[in-house]
Amino acid sequence: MPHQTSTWPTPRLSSAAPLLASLLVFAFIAGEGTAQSFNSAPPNAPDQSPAFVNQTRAPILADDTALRHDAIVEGLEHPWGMAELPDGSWLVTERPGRMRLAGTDGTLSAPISGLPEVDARRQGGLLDVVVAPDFAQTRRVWWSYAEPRGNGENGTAVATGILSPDAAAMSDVAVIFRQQPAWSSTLHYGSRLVVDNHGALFVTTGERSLPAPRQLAQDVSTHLGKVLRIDPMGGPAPGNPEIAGGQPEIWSWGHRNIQSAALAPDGALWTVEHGPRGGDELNRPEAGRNYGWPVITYGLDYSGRPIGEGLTAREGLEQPVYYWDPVIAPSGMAFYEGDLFPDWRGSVLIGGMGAQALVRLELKDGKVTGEARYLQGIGRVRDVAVARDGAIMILTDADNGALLRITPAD
Ligand SMILES: [Ca+2]
Repeated sequence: MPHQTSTWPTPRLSSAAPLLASLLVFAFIAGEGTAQSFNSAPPNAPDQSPAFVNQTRAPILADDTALRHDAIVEGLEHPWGMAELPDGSWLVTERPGRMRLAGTDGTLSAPISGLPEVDARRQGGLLDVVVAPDFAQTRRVWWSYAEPRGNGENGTAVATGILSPDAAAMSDVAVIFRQQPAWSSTLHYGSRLVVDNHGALFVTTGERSLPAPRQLAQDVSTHLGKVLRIDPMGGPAPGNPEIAGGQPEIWSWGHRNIQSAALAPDGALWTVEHGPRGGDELNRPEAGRNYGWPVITYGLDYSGRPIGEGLTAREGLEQPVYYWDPVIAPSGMAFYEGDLFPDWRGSVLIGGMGAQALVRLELKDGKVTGEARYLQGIGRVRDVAVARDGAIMILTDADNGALLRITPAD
């Protein structure tokens, strides 16, 4: 049976006042908590101004919803992605290169055989996983990973396979996408996978972080720093935008490192990308649009210097829907439409690794109207999903990471 995480380690609290800290520790040990205060730290780029009201630091939501969290599985080594199967169990990836099945009874399978080799240095390894909408019939799975390409180079790749009936092996494995060019970097791979309502597969990438490939986020002849939309068996998806000189898989470009992506209830893709210091951003990427990196951005380089010319806006380049300064270090994302938290319907939930929290943004007419954070101190939240029954599932990124189930405390 799932058990309450009453023995979870004491959270590390960086800036909270002692009284608040003691309250948080109490809430944490009890496995419960409500929305918590944040944004007490000053912005990193105080001279930058948002382009519109509530583009950053939207009002903090008053929310007394009390949360309960239960560990379904612990002892996962840097889990990265998860996908629910029809029986309520979860496929979970571990960054060193393993995929396992976590049962609702708390069991964890041996690593599933048949997956290709990954380059698991630093940010690389086995990354996201999704299952086909008709998985119950086809047992088809897709996953993304850092693929070794020789000479220390690597690139984000997507593979697909058929999960055996006993979930022990992946068969008919085929690599259906390889990001080009490969690069000698161990940073900024993206890569979330989202099946859209037309059966196409969105793949988000990163720009590999180093000064030279960073510029390729603006180069549509490459796959670096892009949202891609591919056919689930390989090749560009039908209906992609026509981009002069562009790779046919490209949906949008000018992105830095997208580790959060989800479909909104209306079927539109939303993403959150890691920005520079003070520039994590939420976007609703539209076909054929340029989202600016590294020509425009909020925030500063991690060296403290401006990015490029220090611009936050330019004609023809899209503004983010929202940005965070200080950053949350986002990973994982899901829109909430479930039954267990009816007041949260229409909100988007985002994992905060740096923020060590579950972030909720309230949305209205495509804009953010408020922000709340929960479970602060729970650990680096690497992925967020909504289970079929409306529970919220999170993965914590750690040597001893966990799959947690979040439900109302009442
Ligand atoms: Ca941008």
